[in-house]
Amino acid sequence: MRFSSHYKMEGDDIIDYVFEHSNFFDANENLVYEEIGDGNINYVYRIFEKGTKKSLILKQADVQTRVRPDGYLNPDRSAREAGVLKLYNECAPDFSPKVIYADPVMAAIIMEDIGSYSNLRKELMAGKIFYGLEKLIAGFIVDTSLPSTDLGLGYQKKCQAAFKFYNPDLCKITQDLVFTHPYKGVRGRNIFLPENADWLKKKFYEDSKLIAKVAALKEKFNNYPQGLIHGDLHSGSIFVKIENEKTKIKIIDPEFAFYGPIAYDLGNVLAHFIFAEGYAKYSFIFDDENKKASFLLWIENAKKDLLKFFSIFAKEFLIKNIKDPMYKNEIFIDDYIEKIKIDAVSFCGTELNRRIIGSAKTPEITGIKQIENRILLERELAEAGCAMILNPEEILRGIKA
Ligand code: SR1
Ligand code: MG
Repeated sequence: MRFSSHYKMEGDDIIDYVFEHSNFFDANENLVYEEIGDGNINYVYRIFEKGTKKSLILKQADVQTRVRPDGYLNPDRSAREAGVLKLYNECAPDFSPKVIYADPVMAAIIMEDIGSYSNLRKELMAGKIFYGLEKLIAGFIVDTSLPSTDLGLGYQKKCQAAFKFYNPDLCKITQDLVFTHPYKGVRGRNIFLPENADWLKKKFYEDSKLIAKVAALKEKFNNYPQGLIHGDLHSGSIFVKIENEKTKIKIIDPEFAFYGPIAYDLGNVLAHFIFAEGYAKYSFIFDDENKKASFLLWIENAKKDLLKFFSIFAKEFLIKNIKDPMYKNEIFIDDYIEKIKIDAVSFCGTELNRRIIGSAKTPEITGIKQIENRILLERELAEAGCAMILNPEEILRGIKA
């Protein structure tokens, strides 16, 4: 029977599958699809009705990654992603696309189209300002991660959830691309701007203190099931729009989600704010200097306020929801939040570094056309990334000031 065992859908399969598994369209004759995904891992299609433009999204996981077929990757990641999205639909319904149908056999998810929102990375690279963005993201992280911790859920239920969201294949990708390849150059995967190659190799491959710190972060990423995290919360996983003068966001693509350190998500967001800042400084996107100054001022404040709002919302959540009498202690709560922020600075450093030297780049760096500017930006970000890893407490004090 059609769609009863997994294969990668193509052409009419995509239309027929969505038509048959949703009660959304009246007939499939007028349906068309386009591939809209530009992610590295899965296939994402928009299926829409000619004329009315009514639309849904289909996301399918294949047995390999989309960008680099490189060994088997279990398509069961789709069921896990659907589970995470459903949780988001409960904990943060306005912040996530609604899941309409999830199919573990075809490794497919049919979901609401968030087509009125735009990719945050592209918007930031166009120099657009979104007041309140960092507050919404901090709220999303608190609302989706803290309820899943020991403190929010209790230890036994947390263990069951951590088991359900165990995600070894995709965590292995992060272990390699974020925590190993940039410092060890193994498998020849790193990609350098030739003008920076020697400088970066010296900086990343030859500093044993730096490598020791990254090793500790890798160990923490692997062995600290603190709460359910998104696992790949860069600005391409965040969609944004302004409605009635208010910023609204949707978070997508939690295929890397697992039980890990909450600081990893917070640090990733911070890093991608820094990439947006770097691109604004070193590209020529602004037609006037005032607009550039406004953008840079806004993003500078957004970096600080991301951490500030995280603290405020986390404390509110924990004071209200902790039941365990040992955890119900304000000194402990403040310390728990502070540790997340310190680690967020460190993970921000590993994210900055890996996008400079590693194989998965970011367009805020590769999109800088003036080579002298790209040389400078890469070096500036690498200096910042390494300082964050080596001295996160000191950098955090600077961010707060
Ligand atoms: C092969 S996957 C490369 C990167 O894309 C994803 O979005 C993650 O950031 C991963 O590290
Ligand atoms: Mg993704």
